[in-house]
Formats: sequence, structure tokens, C-alpha cells
Amino acid sequence: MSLPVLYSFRRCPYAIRARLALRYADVPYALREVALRDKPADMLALSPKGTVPVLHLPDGRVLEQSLDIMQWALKQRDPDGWLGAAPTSAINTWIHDNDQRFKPLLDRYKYAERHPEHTREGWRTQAQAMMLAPMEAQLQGHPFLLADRISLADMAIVPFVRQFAQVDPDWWGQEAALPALRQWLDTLTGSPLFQAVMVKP
Ligand SMILES: N[C@@H](CCC(=O)N[C@@H](CS)C(=O)NCC(=O)O)C(=O)O
Repeated sequence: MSLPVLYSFRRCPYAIRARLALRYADVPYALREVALRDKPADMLALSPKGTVPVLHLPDGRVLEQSLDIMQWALKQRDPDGWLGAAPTSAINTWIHDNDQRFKPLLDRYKYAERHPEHTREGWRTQAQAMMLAPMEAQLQGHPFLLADRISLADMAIVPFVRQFAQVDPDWWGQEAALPALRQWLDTLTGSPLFQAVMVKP
């Protein structure tokens, strides 16, 4: 029996969220680690837009958006109820804000030299106000973003916050305004699930 094939890049936050959902749902798959500068022709034939992750299913379907891969995986199996842990509208709003508003600020913070309209600290301040402070407020109320337990929103967003934290680990480690967010990041990234999907291929 052929397995789904996941075209992935280890450090890509979109690919990480896809791998998290597939592993959580216990979906076996063949991992194809892609060099972003030299994408394989078979991947580009399936998905000409050229981003990872891409999931090629045995029935021929191609899922080429990380969220579609997460949703598909959770339809196969959702043992801890990531979909039901919070209202769908709230989950979608948080993920939308992450993908459409936070990610561009994260990129500007990370590659500040390419975005001289603000300093690196300036981009960081904007990202903190836009995303990290509202997350901190949520996490003051419960250990996960929308509830006492993990929802899809936590797992779709955590790879991006991880990347943000890695830009300046010293700042991240001592920023007084984000204690609950730091705890949340440590809990999720320290979990066996997260560790398993970050193993070097
Ligand atoms: N909307 C896409 C975004 C995926 C994406 O932008 N992935 C990046 C890597 S993190 C990529 O493949 N970029 C293409 C490149 O760098 O050539 C998704 O959710 O899957």
C-alpha cells in the first residue's frame, strides 16, 4: 500500500504545523525533505506554486496548503479533540491573524536589514503589540490559547512563535511582559510530539 508523500522542509513553520497534525493523527507518510533552492521536479509538477508543505495522497489528490493538510489529518483522527476544544470561528480568527498579520511582521523582524523602514526593535514592538500581547492575555486565563486544552489554533501557531523567539533568544528569555507565552512555547515545543517532528531527516 502506498503512503501519502509529504514534501517538507524541516525548519519551515508551515511544514512543521503539517507534520505536527499528521503525526498527532497517527497518519503514516513518506517524508521528502526538500532543498528550497533546488525543489524536486516531481513536487513542482504536482504543485507549481513551489512552496512546502505539499501532501500527495495515494488517491492522487494534492494538498498544497499547510492548513488543508492539518484539517485533512484531523479528519482522519483527532484523539484529543483539537478541533472541538474551542469554537471554530475563534480557531480560524487566531490562525488567520497569525498567517496574514503576524507572519509578515515576523519576517520583517527576522530580516530587518531588508526592511529599513523600521529598526529590528521597531518591527519586534509591532509584532508584540499585534500578536504576542493578545496571546499573553489569553494565556493568563488558561494554559492554552483558547481553552484548558490544546486546540488546532495552538498547534497551527506555535511554529511561528518558536521562530520569533529564536530571532533574539536573550530578549525572548527576559522580556517581562510575556511569562505565560514563554511557558506555553516551552510546554508545546518540549512535548514528545513536537520533538518527534523536529528530528533531523
Ligand atoms: N500558504 C502556504 C505557505 C507555505 C510557505 O510559504 N512555505 C515556504 C517555506 S517556510 C516556502 O516553501 N517558500 C518557498 C521558497 O522559499 O522558495 C502554506 O500554508 O502551506
